[in-house]
Amino acid sequence: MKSGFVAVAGRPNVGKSTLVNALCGGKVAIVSDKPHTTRRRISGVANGDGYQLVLVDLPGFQRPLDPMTERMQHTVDHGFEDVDAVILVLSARERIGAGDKFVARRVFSLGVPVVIVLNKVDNLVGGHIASQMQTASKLGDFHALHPVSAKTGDGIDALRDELVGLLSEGPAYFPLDQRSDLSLEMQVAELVREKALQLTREELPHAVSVEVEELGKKVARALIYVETESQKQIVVGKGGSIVKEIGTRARPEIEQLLGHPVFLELKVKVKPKWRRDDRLLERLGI
Ligand SMILES: Nc1nc2c(ncn2[C@@H]2O[C@H](COP(=O)(O)OP(=O)(O)OP(=O)(O)O)[C@@H](O)[C@H]2O)c(=O)[nH]1
Ligand SMILES: [Mg+2]
Repeated sequence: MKSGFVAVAGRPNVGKSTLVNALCGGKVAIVSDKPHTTRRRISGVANGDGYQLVLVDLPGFQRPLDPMTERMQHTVDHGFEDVDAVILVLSARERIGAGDKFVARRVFSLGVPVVIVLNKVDNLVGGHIASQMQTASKLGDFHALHPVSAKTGDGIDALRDELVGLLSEGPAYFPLDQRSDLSLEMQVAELVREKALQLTREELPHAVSVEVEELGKKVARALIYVETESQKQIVVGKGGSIVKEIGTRARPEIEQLLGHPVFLELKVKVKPKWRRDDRLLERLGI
């Protein structure tokens, strides 16, 4: 049996979580078009013939602004301890620049193999992909470089094979039927947050957090925290339309996760400065 841990590093929004989901063959981490979606470390498990590959999804590298972002960057800084390899994710759709070089300096100094993944190559012309690959190849002494689309699945099997090749003899760290290290409550909270991210804009997504209060056989109750009364009005929407839509979108996925129907009860609550509340952040797993 071969097993091991591979951390996933990169700037915000390059597609790290989408990539982890693609490699694991199912949803482990929530995804959105807003940067700073991932707030905590999440292990996703890919089991195969004679191996268990654990992908460690991390928040994107950032300059901390408040206690929440400080905690997120702390998670990133400690996310590379005891991993067997690191994936450095780049977006083929953007210029490979100072932010990527900053992440690269960090991961190439770790002393473990670095696999560069040039993500989002779907619908790009070959010449552009080739020139981005050439720029990427100058970032450091990489083990392999894979152009992929985490969205369409293009190149994912080859990448998985590459990563499995880096594993050494070891035990299964997770039971075969477990796809992530998040508790069910956390997974439900994340699914609700994902839908809230889809339905909000600008600064609001960063001001939203979700906590599951009760997860029973028939009912799931969750609180959506925002920081101000005006944010609450936006998330609730006219006549409750937005919070209702969050529930409508989240419920099927929650039911699939739990394996049975649930009544999903969502409440929006103002919690001033929750991003500075260490006890709450701890409870939210951030
Ligand atoms: N076209 C295209 N879009 C992608 C691909 N992979 C991810 N995306 C999109 O890129 C956006 C960011 O994806 P995430 O997986 O949340 O990115 P992330 O790096 O985990 O972001 P943070 O958690 O915020 O650091 C989403 O809108 C995804 O749908 C891809 O291969 N092709
Ligand atoms: Mg993410």
